[in-house]
Amino acid sequence: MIKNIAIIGSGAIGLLWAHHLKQKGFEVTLIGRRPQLLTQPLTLQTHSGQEVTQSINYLHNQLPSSPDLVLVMTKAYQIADAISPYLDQLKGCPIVLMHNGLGTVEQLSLAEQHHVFLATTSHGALKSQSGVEHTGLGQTMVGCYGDAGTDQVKTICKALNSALPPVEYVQDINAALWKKLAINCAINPLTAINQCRNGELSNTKYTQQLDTIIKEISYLTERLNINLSYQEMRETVDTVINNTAKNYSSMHQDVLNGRETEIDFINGYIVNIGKALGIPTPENEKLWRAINKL
Ligand code: KPL
Repeated sequence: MIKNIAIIGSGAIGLLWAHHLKQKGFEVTLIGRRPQLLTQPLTLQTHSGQEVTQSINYLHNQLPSSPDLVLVMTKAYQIADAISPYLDQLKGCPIVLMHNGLGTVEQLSLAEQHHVFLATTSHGALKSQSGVEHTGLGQTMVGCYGDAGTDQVKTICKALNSALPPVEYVQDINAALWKKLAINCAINPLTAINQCRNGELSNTKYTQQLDTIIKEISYLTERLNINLSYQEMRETVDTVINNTAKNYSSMHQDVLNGRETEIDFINGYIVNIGKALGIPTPENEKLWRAINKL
């Protein structure tokens, strides 16, 4: 049974899950890098506008003694540093990675005893002065990495679904992760470079560039036998642009605030996979370089 949940990463998504899980009666501990953080109660502004204030246990760079589940919700470029110190302690404990981009799990030195699951969510959340704001309702999908067990993933989904539904187990998590990757490859760098909201990308001046970004990704998915067509990715990008029209993407906000971006795990990941397969991805490469120059 899952009772004691540790969340590594106290960004917007980590706080969103911490609040919902705690409200459902789970014992939640947030683990972060800042010693002083979260000593005061945190407020969740729900999607319907209500405010819920709760105290959430916080540990500085340390896991609780025996968690039943660890959720890793840092930025992609922080994953390896955030989880590696605890890997010995976490043999046998389910670990769920949930972040934008791909390529992080390959950076971990995993042993047979590690049970790793990969997840993607489309909830929108923004950190606020007093806690976190749930800016967009979404859904979450979880799947197994390597030999991780399907019984265990179903138990995880049930626990997560009781707190912030819908959470669904998907057998083909790779296709779901690549679909989210395509969305981020298209929306994130363009909104960061053009300093605009997601909705601005529905302007026809971006149509051809969006087509090209997704076309390049579709050459890779086809070669890798990932069950995801150009059409499906392209349509999903348009849907997300419309559904999140008023939002600023995470990369737009990272660039604006002078923070490191996840570009190496988004368009950079596409470029690296393209190179390994001998498939050119010039538009993704152009965007990767442009963001890294900002
Ligand atoms: O995931 C996102 C992000 O901003 O990182 C999207 C879906 C593009 C929403 O803004």
